[in-house]
Amino acid sequence: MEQYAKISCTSRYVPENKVSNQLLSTMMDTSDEWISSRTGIQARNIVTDENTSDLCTKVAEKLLTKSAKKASELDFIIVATMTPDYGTPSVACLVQGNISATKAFAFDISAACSGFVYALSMAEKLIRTGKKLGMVIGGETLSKVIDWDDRTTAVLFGDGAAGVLLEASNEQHFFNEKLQADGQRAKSLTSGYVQNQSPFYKETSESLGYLQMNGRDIYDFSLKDVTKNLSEIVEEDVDYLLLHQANKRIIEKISKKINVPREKFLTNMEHNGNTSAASIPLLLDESVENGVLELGSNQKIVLTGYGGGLTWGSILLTL
Ligand code: B83
Repeated sequence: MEQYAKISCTSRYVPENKVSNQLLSTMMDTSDEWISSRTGIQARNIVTDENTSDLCTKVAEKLLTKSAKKASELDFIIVATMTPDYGTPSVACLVQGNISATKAFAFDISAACSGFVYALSMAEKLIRTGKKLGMVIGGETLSKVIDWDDRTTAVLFGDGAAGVLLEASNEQHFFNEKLQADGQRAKSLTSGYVQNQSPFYKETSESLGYLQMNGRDIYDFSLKDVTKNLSEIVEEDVDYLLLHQANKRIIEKISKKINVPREKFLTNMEHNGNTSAASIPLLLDESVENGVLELGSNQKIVLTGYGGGLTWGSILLTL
């Protein structure tokens, strides 16, 4: 009997500290009108004493509570993040320890804003080849890599985490996918460079570890490469599309380019900002909670991530 994978539970967790555009306008030379008109963002959540593993652990605990599954049943935990607590141990291992999922192997995936889509694709293969239950979480504390003196990027990003339980199923729910990368455009979006402090190391001109983006280049990338990828995966009867929440205008432009009505594109950058690998699972769980999406409904959705690497990818699945 063929074993397929299905999403059986979703959950999310964001820091309590909500930061409005108005508050930011008292901290740097910006305004609510400037930010919301150009990005669609009105507020974001910023940690005051939590790291990425803390946010992801909260998501893991909520997934287990909501599903009544025990941590000991988990076969694997994958965390997609570009802002891990450490180089090692992985965030996934920290989560595994915090919830005592002693049977689960655990690892992180670094694919920036495509991370959740990459991780979900890998998890689906693990279930298809025999694993029974896995956890896939996208989690970020981007506030620790932002240059808070750069008002063009500081206003964009937020912290948060969200994830799903993936379990074995007799029915097929994953129907198509396309994951891509282009390392030759790697420098268009960078963050977290680790400077070698060795006495043997020659000085480099590499910049600080702050998040840096070439807005024009990545905007063009989103309208060209991401649009092409999405157009190859989307089907006529898709109910909803959940894209990485980078910028309101990108979503509007892509909807026109692939000729899919704008109202099929769900959004939540208004109150989360850009949360990189967490943006798609945050949108997924919020949409399940508000009833737009329903697990077990057989609704057909597309998830599309795109970001640093450069990486991008789409998955077509039913709930
Ligand atoms: C992202 C992305 C594109 C591909 C992959 C990931 C991401 O931000 O996560 N983002 C953008 O393309 C993007 C987002 C915000 C921008 C931006 C690009 O800047 C430009 C957009 C068009 C042309 C030139 C630059 N900013 C828009 C400006 C305000 C600034 C944010 C606060 C107007």
